[in-house]
Amino acid sequence: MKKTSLSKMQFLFLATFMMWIKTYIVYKTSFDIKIESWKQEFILFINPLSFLLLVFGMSFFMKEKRRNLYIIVVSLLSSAILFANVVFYRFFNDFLTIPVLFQTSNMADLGSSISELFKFTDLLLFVDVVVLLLVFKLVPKLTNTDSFTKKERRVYFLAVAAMFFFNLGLAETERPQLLTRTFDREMLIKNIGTYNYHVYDIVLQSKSSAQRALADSSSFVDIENYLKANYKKPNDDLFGIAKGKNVIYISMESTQSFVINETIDGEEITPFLNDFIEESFYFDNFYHQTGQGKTSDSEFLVENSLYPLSRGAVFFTHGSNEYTATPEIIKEHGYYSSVFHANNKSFWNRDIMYQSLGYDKFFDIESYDVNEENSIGWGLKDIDFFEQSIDLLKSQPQPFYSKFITLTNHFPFELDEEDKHVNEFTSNSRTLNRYFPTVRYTDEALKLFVERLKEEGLYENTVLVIYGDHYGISENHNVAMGSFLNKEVTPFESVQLQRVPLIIHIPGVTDKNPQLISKVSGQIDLKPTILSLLGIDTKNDVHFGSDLFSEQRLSFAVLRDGSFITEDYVYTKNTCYDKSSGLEIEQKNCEPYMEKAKQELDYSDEIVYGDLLRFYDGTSYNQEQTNLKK
Ligand code: GP9
Ligand code: MN
Repeated sequence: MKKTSLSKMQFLFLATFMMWIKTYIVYKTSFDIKIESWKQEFILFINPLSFLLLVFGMSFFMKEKRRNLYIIVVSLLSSAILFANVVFYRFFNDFLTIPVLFQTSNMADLGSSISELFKFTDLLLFVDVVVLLLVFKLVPKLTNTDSFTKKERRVYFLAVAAMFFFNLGLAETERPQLLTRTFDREMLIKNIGTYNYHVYDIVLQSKSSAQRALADSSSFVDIENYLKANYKKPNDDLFGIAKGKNVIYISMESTQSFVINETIDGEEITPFLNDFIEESFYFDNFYHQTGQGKTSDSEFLVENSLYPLSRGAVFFTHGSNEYTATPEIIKEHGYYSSVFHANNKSFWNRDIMYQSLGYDKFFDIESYDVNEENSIGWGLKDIDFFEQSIDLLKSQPQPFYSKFITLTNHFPFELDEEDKHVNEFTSNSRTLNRYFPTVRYTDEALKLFVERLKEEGLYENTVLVIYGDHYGISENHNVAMGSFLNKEVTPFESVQLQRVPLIIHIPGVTDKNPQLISKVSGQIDLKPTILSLLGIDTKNDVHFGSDLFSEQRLSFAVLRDGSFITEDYVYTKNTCYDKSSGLEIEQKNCEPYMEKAKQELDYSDEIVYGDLLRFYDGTSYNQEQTNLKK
């Protein structure tokens, strides 16, 4: 292009240049993007360019006067997107996706976390917009608004397209099938950049809406065959052993297995659970399988035995689907179902989703007396929560199926001095340091709750299922975690850290015969397990997990990012590890399970995206296809 063409674009280039460099600085300072070579670093560096040149270039089609204003507005919007990503990443250790953007109620409810998450330096993200405004006002020679010729536009957009394909081409040499394998957001950001990634995300989102529209009952045939082939017969001795008993689930916020039977400064972190395990079935190789939906994803897994989604929270994106969740199934067996959780009913879209899951009642924040004294962090303290729940619990018809969701052990792990029963850890991670006293506090709350159940005469007639919802300490704290565990946190160890406790207490059974069960399992297995204990046949139920007590059960769990764990191997980040040594081994060892892991996630996603359970009458998919709902 001629010099004059370029001089007409000075303002655009200035805006692009500042956004570009700023984005790269954000990549390097706010995100934890692993770079393994100079080529990867180069791709990361150039990846914001094509998108920025494209959107700023749209100004060529604006009226001369509006052109620079448009550039300023786009710059502001892009900065806002970047800002949202930075804050989101700080909290979730993940990149923003369109579905979570619509979770404004969640964002508003982040409450006390917001002040922790917002840093004064974040304001720097808007400096270039201010610079643009100043230039716009004060330096007219940079804001030339002469119109462009057709040829100039054509050359410009061709150059932008060339830039994009150069970027994508380079990325594809690094990562073949980049755009078809979508579960790793970091890989996408690293290769096509944060802006292109958002466009890609929007396209995917529209695709999933279309998927529902296009799905029909025939989509179910392959899935049906797969599920039928993978069905595991329940254990004869345990089937129906808890028939007619109440069930209480307790979802322990952010509780990972590494705290169990562990001490800090010589004090047990979970003294109650450690004792309780001695009269229960305890699963020490039980994994959470959640994605971005965190607690809500764990609920989804536990109630449906389906996988949550790789993007967004399924509670939000598919809250109105048809499901055959446990509450719905046990209703037919005379159970009353409820959830106890002292948070706003709209958080994670629970009010809508609980209806879809078939819950009779949700005791949300409105059912509790929450005030300054009895709150910390995210709300009502666990001890007060359980204490106030007792009367509500007693008011229910029996048998009941009730879920309690704790809250105190939530990031940023705040706790009043008088509630601290163990010391903080000492490391460079304030998050990890504070984690131990809050875990210890929840343990105390559980102890008091069990005592109260005994006093009220509910304990002897109730199965207690206590499990951790998801990790509490993200990979951002690997160094500090390594110093606590006394070993380096490799990708292999990171997977092992995704274990959460699972404790099942059946009165009259586990107190006499407690067991430590080390088979690999995950949250997806709870639905068929609990139904079997209650004597409810799951042969015709759509579920991806399998009864934890079944003798035919495989040692196997797939995590939502596609990592998987077997009896002998761990597969994560395209690498196969030997479980006993934690060392990298040849890929071929993991190969037999790779297809199964992918298949599971794909089929489950297909059910969710296509809303396929709407075609299923809940009784007979194992028989014939003709039994599918019309
Ligand atoms: C919110 C609580 C915590 O109600 O369940 O949610 P999380 O952030 O852990 O998903
Ligand atoms: Mn949680």
